[in-house]
Amino acid sequence: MAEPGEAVSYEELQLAARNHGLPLEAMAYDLTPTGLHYLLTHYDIPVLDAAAWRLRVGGLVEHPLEISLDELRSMPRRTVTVTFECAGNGRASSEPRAQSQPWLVEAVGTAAWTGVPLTRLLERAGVQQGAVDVVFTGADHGVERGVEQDYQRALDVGAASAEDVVVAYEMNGAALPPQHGFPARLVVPGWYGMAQVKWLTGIAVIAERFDGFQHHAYRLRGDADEAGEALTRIEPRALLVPPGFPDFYSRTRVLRPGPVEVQGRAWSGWAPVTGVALSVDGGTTWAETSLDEGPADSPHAWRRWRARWDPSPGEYVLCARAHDASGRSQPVEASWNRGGFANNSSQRVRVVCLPG
Ligand SMILES: Nc1nc2c(c(=O)[nH]1)N[C@H]1C(S)=C(S)[C@@H](COP(=O)(O)O)O[C@H]1N2
Ligand SMILES: [Mo]
Repeated sequence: MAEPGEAVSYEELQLAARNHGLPLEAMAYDLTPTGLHYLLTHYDIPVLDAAAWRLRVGGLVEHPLEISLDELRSMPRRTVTVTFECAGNGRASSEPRAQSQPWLVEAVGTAAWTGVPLTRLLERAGVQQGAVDVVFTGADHGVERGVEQDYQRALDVGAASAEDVVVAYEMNGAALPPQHGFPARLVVPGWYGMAQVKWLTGIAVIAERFDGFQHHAYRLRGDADEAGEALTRIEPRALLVPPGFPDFYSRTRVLRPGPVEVQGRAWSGWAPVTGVALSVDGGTTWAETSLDEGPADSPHAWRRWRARWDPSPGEYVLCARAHDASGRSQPVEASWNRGGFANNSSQRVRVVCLPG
């Protein structure tokens, strides 16, 4: 944990330089151009040979499988349009700050992922009685807080059987790039990023709850020795495309007086977003914005929102808040937890409107 007011460390900078965020102006695109999608990799990006790669499906199944990339590509495919967000998004603004990847608000992106529904693979393998969890193993390997490991996450059998969970081999219509999981990754719509296992090599059905490192790490805790609550689905969040043009160093926004359309995106992993409110006075007063339809059949893709604003010369702080059909609503100030996870406090964008 950083001391209150402590500067970002060399180690945090090292992580930030590897794991880039979405440039917020790229929220203009419904589908994030692949190179602009945020990126988070715990260890190294593995270099994998497509011809030698196999996906092994085993454990508590009738027929263990070993599937090549060609075979995966020959199976019935499905495309899902999904907004991913890292569970650590917002961490750098939580106080005191957990020392890890120091995201501000930009650990988000939306892509069309094409692959084979996981449930088809599980049907082919034949899940046996007594199955509890399905464990996904990535080809990447590292050591984290003293524990050497392959990156692994699990879903319970119910969540793993949802029709929209896919083993994806394409992103936005092209083969996955190395950094996003080539040759295949798991896509679990609505869940935070840690569930989206990249460089997938193994799927194992087990008869107990999986207890791997990444399940201990991704929990909401007030104290280090608390059991805490597992992170699963994405809390609602709205972001605005910073209006006007930026000051290079501070990134304060500069505008000329007169009407502008302020716009952004909003998403939630729990239920469709039902509204976004905008404040131009740092959260004192709010007005509802207008919300576009999301892409058809994609309840887990972000939606665009828009509002007219007619600023006069002066200084402003713009904030946005989303609420969703499950009754969840984004707080101005989210409650604190040790990992700096799920910090969906509303974004604050400083704007200077010049004299006319
Ligand atoms: N194998 C593997 N999968 C992984 C990770 C990883 O380090 N290794 N990082 C996870 C985390 S924390 C996030 S936020 C997402 C990021 O996906 P992206 O880099 O494709 O945007 O991948 C997840 N899947
Ligand atoms: Mo993440």
